[in-house]
Amino acid sequence: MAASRVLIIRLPCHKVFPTGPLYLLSALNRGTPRPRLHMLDLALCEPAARMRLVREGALEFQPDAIAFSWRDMQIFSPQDLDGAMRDAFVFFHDPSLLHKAGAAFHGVADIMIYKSAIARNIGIVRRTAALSPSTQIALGGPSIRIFGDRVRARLPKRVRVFPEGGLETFFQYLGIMPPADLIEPDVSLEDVEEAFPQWQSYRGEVVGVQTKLGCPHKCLYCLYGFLEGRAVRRRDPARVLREIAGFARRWGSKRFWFADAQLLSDRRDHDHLGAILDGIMTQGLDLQWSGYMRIHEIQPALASLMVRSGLHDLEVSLNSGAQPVIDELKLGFTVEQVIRGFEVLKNAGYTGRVLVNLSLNAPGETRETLLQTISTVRRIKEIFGNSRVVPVVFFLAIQPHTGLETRALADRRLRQGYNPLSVMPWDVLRLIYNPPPLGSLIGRACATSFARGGDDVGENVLRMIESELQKR
Ligand code: B12
Ligand code: SF4
Repeated sequence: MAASRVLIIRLPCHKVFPTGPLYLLSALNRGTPRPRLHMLDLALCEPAARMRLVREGALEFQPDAIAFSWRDMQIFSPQDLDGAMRDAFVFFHDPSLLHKAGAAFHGVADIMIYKSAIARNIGIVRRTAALSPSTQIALGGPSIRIFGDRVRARLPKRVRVFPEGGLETFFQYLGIMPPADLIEPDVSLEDVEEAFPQWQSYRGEVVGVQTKLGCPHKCLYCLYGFLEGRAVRRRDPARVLREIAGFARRWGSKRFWFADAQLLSDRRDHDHLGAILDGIMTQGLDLQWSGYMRIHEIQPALASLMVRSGLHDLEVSLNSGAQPVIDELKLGFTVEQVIRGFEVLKNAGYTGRVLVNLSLNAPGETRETLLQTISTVRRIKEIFGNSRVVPVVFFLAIQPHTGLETRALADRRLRQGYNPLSVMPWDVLRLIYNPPPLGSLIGRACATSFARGGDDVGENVLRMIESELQKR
């Protein structure tokens, strides 16, 4: 029998726009027969209130199916803005005992938070299943796509875990026919407001909109191709635009993040994004937008459209300013092409910040490539001006289903059967790619700048590495 009342519960995570649960809700809203829908977002309530909210929601709505959506699971981030990573680096690399002690103290707190976050989400699903013995219970979302097999054993058998990409099997499980064009969420904000009374909390927040699925590239460290597929499936630009205009006009949303794995994966994406941005201009929508972008093939006309339609805080994953490392990572562009892309954007009148993501000590890194990266960052600063270019220091995190994982297993850096969800600092450090011989030099520079804090952490890391390398 088809499920006629579906409750969607977004499991707790830091508050970020619930694009996934909202698209899921919108897809179900177009199913046949059309179920009644209700959505709860546990990212929005106090920890103590979560189970009460779930209990009340289930009691009042009386669902015959509950769909849990789990966004973030491995939440440590190998970048200088992440507190846990800072603590781990200070603990292992800082020469000061006082700093080490402080980091150890914070580190224990980090471990407790991470460990309990996974246990907490599993606990919510278990307890809900116990509360609703005759309700179908499903669990999905990006984290489940990556780590679903690891949590399955910790859940009651009747909880159906959905690690697969598409939503077809989920519709089958509910006994509902999916809409033919499943790639299009066709978000109806009127229906969203009715099913999701907490929507008001996202007024004024950055709204996530996905314009397509998939990325054809195979960058060594990236799992987005695994998550979304390598074949790119683009949405109809007119329908993307309708969605953006809806948020802008009905909710007053002014800031958007294009939640694509990669906004400009190839030339066809340039036309696709261009059509959406053109629509934003034609409709006179005054907004800011950003997203993950490769800019090495960008042409002046698209750059101009991007700037005029509200490009804000450009974030470019350059990873390295040295060609040998870029090639080792299989990024498929050259440093010179990226520099040209920056110049095109500058000439198009871009006046915002440029966040340059750098993965230090990636495979192929040497003393020379580090110095080349530092000099490339200087070239970018010459283009945009010193204060507008922010180097953000990342390390590569070894994630499941990536070339980097395969390599780390072959190099015995990781053991077969390792636990990617371990939060112990020594495991976290193993998953962060920072091998010898440069690991300790870079680790020390990071530890010292992390401990010093401030807004220019990335800048300081580069400065310290440069001065150390020049001493030798
Ligand atoms: C865009 C993005 C961001 C943007 C979000 C911008 C915004 N305002 O929306 C930014 C840059 C802010 C961001 C931040 C972070 N992100 Co992020 N992000 C992504 C990305 C690229 C797309 C997510 C998205 O919105 N997709 C579009 C929606 C429509 O898809 P979806 O959520 O997958 O939902 C679909 C399906 O999963 C399914 N579904 C959802 N729920 C359910 C439930 C059931 C039962 C079923 C059957 C199906 C289902 O239906 C939906 C429609 O098809 C993904 C990687 C990826 N390619 O998926 C990482 C990803 C989700 N992020 C991740 C992480 C970890 C983070 C951070 C925690 C990183 C950090 N340490 O700082 C932060 C913090 C997030 C927060 N909670 O505050 C991880 C999560 C998994 C993990 N490793 O634990 C991912 C998968 C990336 C990765 N490298 O692993 N992120
Ligand atoms: S890093 Fe970007 S371009 Fe490379 S595979 Fe991942 S999403 Fe695609």
